Amino acid sequence: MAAAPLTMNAPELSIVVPSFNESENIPVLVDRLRTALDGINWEMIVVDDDSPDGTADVTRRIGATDSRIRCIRRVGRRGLAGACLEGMLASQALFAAVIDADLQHDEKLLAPMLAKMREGATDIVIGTRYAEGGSTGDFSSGRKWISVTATRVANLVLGRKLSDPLSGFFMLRRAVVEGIAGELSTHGFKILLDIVSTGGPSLRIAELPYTFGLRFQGASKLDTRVAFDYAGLLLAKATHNLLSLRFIFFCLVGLTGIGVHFAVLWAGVRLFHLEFGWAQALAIAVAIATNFHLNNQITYRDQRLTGVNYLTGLMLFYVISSIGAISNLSVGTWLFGHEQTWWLAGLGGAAMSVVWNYAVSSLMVWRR
Ligand SMILES: Nc1nc2c(ncn2[C@@H]2O[C@H](COP(=O)(O)OP(=O)(O)O)[C@@H](O)[C@H]2O)c(=O)[nH]1
Ligand SMILES: [Mg+2]
Repeated sequence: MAAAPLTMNAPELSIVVPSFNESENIPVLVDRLRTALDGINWEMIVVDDDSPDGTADVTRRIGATDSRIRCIRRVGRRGLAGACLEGMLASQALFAAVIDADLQHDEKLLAPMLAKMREGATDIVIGTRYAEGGSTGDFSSGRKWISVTATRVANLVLGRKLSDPLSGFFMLRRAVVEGIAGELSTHGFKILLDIVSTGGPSLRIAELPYTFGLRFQGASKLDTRVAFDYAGLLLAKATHNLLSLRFIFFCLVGLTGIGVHFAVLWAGVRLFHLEFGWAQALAIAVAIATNFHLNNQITYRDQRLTGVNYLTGLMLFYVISSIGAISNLSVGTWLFGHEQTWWLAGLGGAAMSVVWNYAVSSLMVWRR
């Protein structure tokens, strides 16, 4: 007699946990989830970017005796938004939640969130720090101000009023993400903002307040670069994804290059009394080097060059940028010959060299 096929229901709720160096926090989080989600058919998917502290191993060891606990180990990639997206796409539950590994989000909110989702009139429930009853805990006044301002700007771009669109703690009907997955950016860190803006005004959103806690163990990975990330994401959303995030970063870095150029030029001419030609050459050399460094830190931080590769990359970037400068000059001159508006010709030349530098350096300097 053939054995009857063994069937088991998929979990109702997948808890997606992005992680980087969180080995000490994962076991505590699992314990808390077991308590908080008692009576619910759940699973936990840790999405780890190959943390050197062995977060993936720690997770799998727990998973060996509790098959609800799984780990996706991503190699050669870094990025919070991409990790969250991959976790949600690996789920086959009706609902998915995203929660940080460091216990700053209150896991006791998950059950009320699920109850809200089960009512059926909501696509996304956001855990909010800013609504009545919520709090940012011990945020410094500076960080609070940044957070509130970033929230205001986000609402402008979204065209709807959410108290915490930058929250990293939310639950959604997984079909929502499945439908728009291809349009979401894997590069930034504000996945919720991206989902809400891409999903559009038909999304039904609810909010539940909680208090943002202290990180339990380990260190925060989000630093000043997130401001850059955020500006890029907003620009990409404001242009309806016409411009890729990477290209926007590249342009933002290029803009800072103009500042560097003029600062060095000014110092060369005014402070050190160099001849204009030398000061200009020095300014170009310094601006290209700082552009290279910033692009390596920000635009291509997921494939950052180090050691010898950094130096050869810099040399190559100098060559590419020189060709870019020549094309800038020739396109500008050609345009000026046709259309006698100096700033238009200048803009055309600059656009030409930015596109050239971007296209060629992403092929040759930061190739996969
Ligand atoms: N997979 C993955 N997780 C990340 C990455 N950066 C941060 N995280 C995780 O995202 C969550 C929030 O990051 P955290 O550094 O605590 O940010 P903060 O709370 O704003 O200081 C934590 O669980 C981190 O481990 C990343 O590049 N990849
Ligand atoms: Mg944190």
